[in-house]
Amino acid sequence: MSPEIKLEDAFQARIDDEQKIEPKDWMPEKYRKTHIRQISQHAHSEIVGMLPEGNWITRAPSLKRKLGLLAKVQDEAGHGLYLYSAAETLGISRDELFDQLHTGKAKYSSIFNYPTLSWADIGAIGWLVDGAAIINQVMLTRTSYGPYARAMVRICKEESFHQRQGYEIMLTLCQGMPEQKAMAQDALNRFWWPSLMMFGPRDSDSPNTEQSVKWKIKRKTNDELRQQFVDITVPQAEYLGITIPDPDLKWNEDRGHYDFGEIDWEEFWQVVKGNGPCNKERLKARVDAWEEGAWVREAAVAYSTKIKNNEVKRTA
Ligand code: FAQ
Repeated sequence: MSPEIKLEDAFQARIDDEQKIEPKDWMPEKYRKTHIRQISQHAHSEIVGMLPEGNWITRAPSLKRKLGLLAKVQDEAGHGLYLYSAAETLGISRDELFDQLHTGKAKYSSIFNYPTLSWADIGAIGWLVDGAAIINQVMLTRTSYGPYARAMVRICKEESFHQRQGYEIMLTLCQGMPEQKAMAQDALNRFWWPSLMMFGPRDSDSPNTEQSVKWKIKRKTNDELRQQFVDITVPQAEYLGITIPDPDLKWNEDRGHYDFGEIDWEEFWQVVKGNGPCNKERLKARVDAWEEGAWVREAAVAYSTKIKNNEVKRTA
């Protein structure tokens, strides 16, 4: 048996034994690459995910709503930073990660390529998008790579606050005037299907799931998590008194789950490939922010060089 195969067997045995893999441990190259791909896609999603909501900070309907939204968007920046740090432990630099995003090589979640047209969209994003994110991320608190799993614990706590603030916005609108309830219904109509797409392609079309489940990167498959999301969310929509835009949605007594209609996979792949309603706008916003922030990075480097050369004293 070659030394490489022995190492791989020992690695799989550690995974099967529920041990966490840490940055300095030996790992198969594909395990490292899969994690860099997934964690960086996740980090980019948090950062790009600030844009649709950021659009509403100046237009939030009250001071309380503005504070809540500001805090949420800041949390997302923090999540991006923990995740970039976790990816860096796998031997890739932050500059490389940003370069992949800015040149369009890296993926980020399809959901953030849809526009936020009304205040109700902010409620729908918190309720549905953060709701979907939590279902996926609670699973990731038990992922096999230590730094990713630990980052997820804090992220999940914050995401659950995000989900509640979104649901509470929806509840307020649904208990308000008919026009407000109609706004909530319209937001649900537009965000329902893209939220289901967040879980990724069907298991039968998912090239990464089988290996990722074996390595316990993923503990559940895309379809299992999507079903869990539908089952949790339908009663929440019923409580709000609004209708999920799916004529095929119905409780299946035998399965003990809701059946639901077919996702428009053509739309999903178009958005993933860069042809969604806001892909170009989102990427441009990130590239502009990077270029406009160049002077801050240069000033920080110049200052740290001066400190190293004892030309200035560090200030608190
Ligand atoms: N969008 O073989 P699979 C959030 C790609 S965070 C775009 O099934 P995998 C917080 C996939 O990368 C939301 N691309 O892949 C927040 C793969 O690409 P490849 C982000 C997608 O990795 C809330 C290819 O398709 N969460 O929302 C999508 O095993 C509110 C084949 O797919 C995470 O990133 C998609 N929806 O499973 C922030 C969680 N789905 O191989 C602001 C971590 C799939 O061609 C506001 N990620 N692809 O390079 C994961 O759990 C997994 O990566 C999945 C996909 C489940 C997303």
